Amino acid sequence: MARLSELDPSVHAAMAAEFVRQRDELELIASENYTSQAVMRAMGSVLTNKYAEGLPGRRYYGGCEHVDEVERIARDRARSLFGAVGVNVQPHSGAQANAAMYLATCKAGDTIMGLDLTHGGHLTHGSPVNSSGKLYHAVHYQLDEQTGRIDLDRVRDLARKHQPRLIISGYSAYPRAIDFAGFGEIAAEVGALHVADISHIAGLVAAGLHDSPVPHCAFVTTTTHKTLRGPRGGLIMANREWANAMNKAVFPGTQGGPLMHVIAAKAVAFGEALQPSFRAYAAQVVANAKAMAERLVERGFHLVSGGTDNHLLLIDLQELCSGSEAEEALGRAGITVNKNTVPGEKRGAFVTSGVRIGTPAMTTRGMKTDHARQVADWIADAIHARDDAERLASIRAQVVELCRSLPVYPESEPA
Ligand code: DSN
Repeated sequence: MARLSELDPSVHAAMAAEFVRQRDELELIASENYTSQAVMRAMGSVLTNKYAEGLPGRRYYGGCEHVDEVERIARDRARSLFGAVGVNVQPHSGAQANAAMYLATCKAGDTIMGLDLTHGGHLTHGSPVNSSGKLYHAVHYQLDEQTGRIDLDRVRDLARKHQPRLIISGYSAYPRAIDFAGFGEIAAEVGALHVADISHIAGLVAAGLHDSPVPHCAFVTTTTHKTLRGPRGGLIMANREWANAMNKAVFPGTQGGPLMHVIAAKAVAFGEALQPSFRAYAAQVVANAKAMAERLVERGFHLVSGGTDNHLLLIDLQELCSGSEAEEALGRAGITVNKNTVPGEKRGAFVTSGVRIGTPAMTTRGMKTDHARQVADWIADAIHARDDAERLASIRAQVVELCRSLPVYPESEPA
């Protein structure tokens, strides 16, 4: 096949520029990662041409025998990774997995309970601007602002008061281990279903580095592209009681045709995550995050909860500067992060008082704890020198040099 650069130079030029950005800049967005070339190969395949509504062996279209096999492999591997009884690999994203979970479990107006968005929760956990907050009555627990941690006593009090249908654990910006068993007990006490959204930590759970929520939940939802290092997509799992309702809620409940090319890529990524090397990768992700956290604290930065147990950390910049100023300065230094609200946030969501930093992508390109400490120094230097263009350019030059020494992909251009 001719190269995309010849077939569509305009699209190719933008893609090539993105390739260079990913190659030469330090990717520290906690929810991003670099997939393997095998994952990308599966995605860019003829499977994008196939309609396959239904499940393997029970489709609404002919010609599904080969995609059936692909989906069976993906499901079997997901089961091996997470130990769930019901597995559906069709959700297009984490938000879609959550939408299906709500459809399976709730009626409009039911009460759902998750972590406050500004404390590290997710839009799909009942934010008023998301369908989960419009269709259901959402109440939110918050972190203890002194410790920056979840206080299960507060969660229990709120659950007793509101008697929710669902209690959601799992977060977008929480650096600490989650007591899924504790959430399960609270849910059982108030007659709620416990759902864990492990989008961020799925790779750590798969590697056995974080307790699994599966034994303590009716549903577990996740994305596949963060610590799990697969293609952009979703995955939903349910216990025996809810497995059937889960499948109906995905299709025809909330989605049409599954993205079979993405399911093939999920199968490949799950296969990679089953290898011993993935456990070593996930352990390095956590070690790098801890090393970075330690160095940032040494440099005088305040981290929400004081550190991390997982792949991310949250700097509370307090009065030093806003999250958006820090994000911009780091961007000029070749370091990509996202501004993030912090507990007790006083600025708006587009400005914020924090930055979230994650180690999954830098670890994929081979960085270890010495690199993590060096990166923490660059972050500290860049935030302090946020108005000094020359200093930011000099950090950027060092970042590019390090990134070029640890290339993500061997080729010089994508297609
Ligand atoms: N956007 C994802 C994140 O960055 O955490 C969550 O959906």
